[in-house]
Amino acid sequence: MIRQLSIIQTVFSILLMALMLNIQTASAQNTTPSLKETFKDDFFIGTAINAQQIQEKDSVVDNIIKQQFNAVTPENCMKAEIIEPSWNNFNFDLTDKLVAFASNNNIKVNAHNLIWHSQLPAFMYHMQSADSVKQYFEHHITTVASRYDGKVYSWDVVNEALNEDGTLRNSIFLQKLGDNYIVDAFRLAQKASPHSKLYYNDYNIEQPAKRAGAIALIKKIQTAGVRIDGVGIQGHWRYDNVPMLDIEKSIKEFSALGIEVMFTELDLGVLKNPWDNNTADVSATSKADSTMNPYKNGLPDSVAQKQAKAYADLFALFLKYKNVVSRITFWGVNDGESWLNGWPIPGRTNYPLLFDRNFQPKPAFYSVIATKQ
Ligand code: 9MR
Repeated sequence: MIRQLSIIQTVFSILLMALMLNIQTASAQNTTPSLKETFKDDFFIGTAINAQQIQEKDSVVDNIIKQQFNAVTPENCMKAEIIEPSWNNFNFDLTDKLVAFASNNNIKVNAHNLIWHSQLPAFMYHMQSADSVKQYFEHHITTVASRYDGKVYSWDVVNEALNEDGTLRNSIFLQKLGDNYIVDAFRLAQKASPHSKLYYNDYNIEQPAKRAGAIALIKKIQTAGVRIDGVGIQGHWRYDNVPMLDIEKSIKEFSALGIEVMFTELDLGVLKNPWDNNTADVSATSKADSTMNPYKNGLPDSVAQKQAKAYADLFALFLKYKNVVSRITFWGVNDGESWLNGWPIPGRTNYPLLFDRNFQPKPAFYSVIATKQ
């Protein structure tokens, strides 16, 4: 009897603790300012959203997404190898869910992406003839873009087509289709999806040589009479190495082309990469190395404060150009989910975003909000 009573007591206290924790999280969320509200007159505030989040598996993150963001970019589910895993076999389930989730919650979808050299389906690697690549290219763009025409706000039509020196990346598309393939991709997207915006998206295009390449590319699309509505600067930078001057020059030069400027994959990581530069090339990986993982037990406050300052400086700049900057999207909701925990070195503990691993707002969150006060 005594044993039964103590089991009941234990179960009761566990339930009570769980309830308290829920109440605490809920009340913290109610008093937390909202990014999308704070910047509602300035630009959209977005986040990348993963498969779990699209399926609304976890109510805590679900509430944060609805409370904080008015734009989402699917982190992976619209990439070619996932949405068309084998020839003419499309898997639209997750994207359909994403579109419904966004529409129910008044959130804009930036569809990522139609043409990218990376994460291609296996069957593409066996293609030899230019004709089959052309057939894939036209069919993939037309099928995906027409299905979601007007249901997604915008498309990253082409992703990461440039080298660091501004020349075109030697992708299968360049090799087989020639250097007009990007204009062709936009032309096909324009036809298939007349009611959604069309963007070019890349990393490091704030850097002078690559920026010049991007400007030439955009001009080429415009000169061909094809629609391009904006350019996405990804924004994978390190907190102590944010290229502020180049970012400002880029906003000016890109917007002078008459298009929107967006920061589409923003994260300010705190860990060095082996090359000590800013890159987001997914193929540039390195092996596990525990000496390169200094903050596995927590982010020192001094670093969190410096990161907060870097984010504040960036948002002050974005606000200065709010007439041409249309969206800021973070690459993930919280630190624990960021791709930077696994890249370029696997198994590290990085802290690049505004919410910590327990979904609590970090100093960087409050410093971003404070840029409006
Ligand atoms: O965050 C994405 C990660 O989960 C994927 O494994 C990876 C490869 O598909 O892509 C990451 O997202 C990339 C984005 O699609 C394009 N720019 C660079 C991003 C970070 O690698």
